[in-house]
Amino acid sequence: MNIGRFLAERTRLMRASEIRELLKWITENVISFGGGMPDPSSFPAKEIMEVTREILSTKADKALQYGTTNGVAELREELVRFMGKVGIKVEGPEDVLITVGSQEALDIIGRVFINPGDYIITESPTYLAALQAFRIYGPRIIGIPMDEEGMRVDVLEDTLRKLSNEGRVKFIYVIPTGQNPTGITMSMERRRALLDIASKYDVLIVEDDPYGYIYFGDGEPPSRLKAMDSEGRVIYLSTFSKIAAPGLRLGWVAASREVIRWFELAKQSIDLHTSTLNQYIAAELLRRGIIERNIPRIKEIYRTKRDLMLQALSQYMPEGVSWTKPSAGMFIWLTVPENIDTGEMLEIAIKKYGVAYVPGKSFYPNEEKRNNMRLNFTYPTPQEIFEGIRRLALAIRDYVQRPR
Ligand code: PMP
Ligand code: G9A
Repeated sequence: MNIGRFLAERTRLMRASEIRELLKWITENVISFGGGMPDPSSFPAKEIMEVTREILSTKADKALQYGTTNGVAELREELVRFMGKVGIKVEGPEDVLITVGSQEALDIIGRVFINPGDYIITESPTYLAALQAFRIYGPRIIGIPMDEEGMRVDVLEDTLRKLSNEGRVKFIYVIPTGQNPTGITMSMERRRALLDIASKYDVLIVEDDPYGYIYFGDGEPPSRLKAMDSEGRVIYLSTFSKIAAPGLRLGWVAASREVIRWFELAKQSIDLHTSTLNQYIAAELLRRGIIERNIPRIKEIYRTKRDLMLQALSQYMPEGVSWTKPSAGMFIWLTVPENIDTGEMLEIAIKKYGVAYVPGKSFYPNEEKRNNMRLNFTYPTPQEIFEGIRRLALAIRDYVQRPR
């Protein structure tokens, strides 16, 4: 039976995530710097067990029942408080929507805002699963280069100026803190400029913030864009995946009431609502301060692992290789000489040296660069970090010297 002739046009725009595909390749003997998985020791498993038992013995009638699409009220109220502590002021729980991870929010954003042919703007490189989600809706995606301060706002402004006669730019998608894949945190100056430019050219900003709460640099991270947004222009996404556990599949959106209403409509047809039981669990984790008490521990684990990877990179990498030094997030972005295609090199790395990474190409909206790779430092153990980087350096040398 040939299914191809039954498929909808839009399936042509559906592409597998390289991160998810890579997960299938990983065997016991391979050290993986691929998937962005948290360190399992950061999960508050015992607390989740206790909280779950209590919820099921006291409010199983609600926790196991269907719920409203926007989410459990207790959780949205807790989130208003939680975000308030980092300066994000929303009017109330009506401005919050609970999603199945922030990945669902990315898809909802595509559904609600993108017509085929619309322009959207992202950092370049950017989170590949965001590109994957948006692409289904047929936008023209313009990537703006980054430097160590984040998105180049001068290039952004030039781009918006040029596009202003051409068609509608719907939104600018940014991951300002501990960006995926580069680990870069956008400076305060750039954040202010980004808000000004978005206002001047009247475009929305989507601020994806999975990593802001576990910023492990010195002091506090620069202010959230949402905390500086006086116009209701910023749509803010975050998630429990990095501050509690990704298996809960819980994320949230904070935005103006009108945006939330549209998102709610989109979500109704996708899944009716997010798991009620998991929402009650998260509300209780927040209410009891479990998440906030766990955050310093997560920061410490990630800071230590980042330092180890940086140390291993300095020790083993050959000349001509450079990398970022993140203060947040889960990734180091490695740049190798331009004659190396990291996509092509992956096979040698996995099969001959037993080490995996995500090739950089898929993080670029136009896939224009081949000489980067993303390295996750949160999941592997300290020993694996050292051994994996040693192997990676060997794979790079081997690839460069291969007979052609
Ligand atoms: N956005 C970014 C920038 C991410 O790094 C991730 C997870 N790697 C997500 C969204 C999706 O996370 P989740 O669906 O688990 O909330
Ligand atoms: O497992 C996933 O797909 C989530 C991880 C995201 C990432 O590696 O950036």
